[in-house]
Amino acid sequence: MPVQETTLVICKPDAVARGLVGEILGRLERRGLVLVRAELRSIDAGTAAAHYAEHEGKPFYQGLIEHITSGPALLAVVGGHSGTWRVVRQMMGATNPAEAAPGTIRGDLALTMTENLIHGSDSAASAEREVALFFPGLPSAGR
Ligand code: IDP
Ligand code: MG
Repeated sequence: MPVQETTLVICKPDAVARGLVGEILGRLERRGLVLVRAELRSIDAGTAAAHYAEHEGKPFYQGLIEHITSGPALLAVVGGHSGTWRVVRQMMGATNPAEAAPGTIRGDLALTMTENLIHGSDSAASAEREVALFFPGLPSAGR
């Protein structure tokens, strides 16, 4: 099935440090999503600030930026048939792992808000913006 829609996934530095990148990407692949692009990269402060601009000024912002820039992260563009960002969000589980359902990535593998393993775009517009931020020049799927 051709990739019609892509979304950005970040296996955060805690996922890389814990050796859970294969587990996380494996879950997405077994679901039927495909890897369009993947790169292990340390996210610089400027890119982190642009990525998380919506959270600037919130109490957890500084800790969030510190964590996401703390070491290598696995950046992935993940593709699917349609509604791809929503499928990934469902598989991630709630932001707070303590409230994430069993069977989700956070619900099975994480315990704390900061170290919750994975980022996934939260809308089609966010997906487009975030893929372009981390992989400029990558053609958008389905267009
Ligand atoms: P999301 O990752 O599920 O989309 P967002 O609300 O976009 O959640 O928040 C971005 C990230 O900021 C979360 O994944 C989490 O790591 C962190 N975060 C969000 N809210 C809190 C909080 O109340 N305390 C600590 N960290 C938080
Ligand atoms: Mg978010």
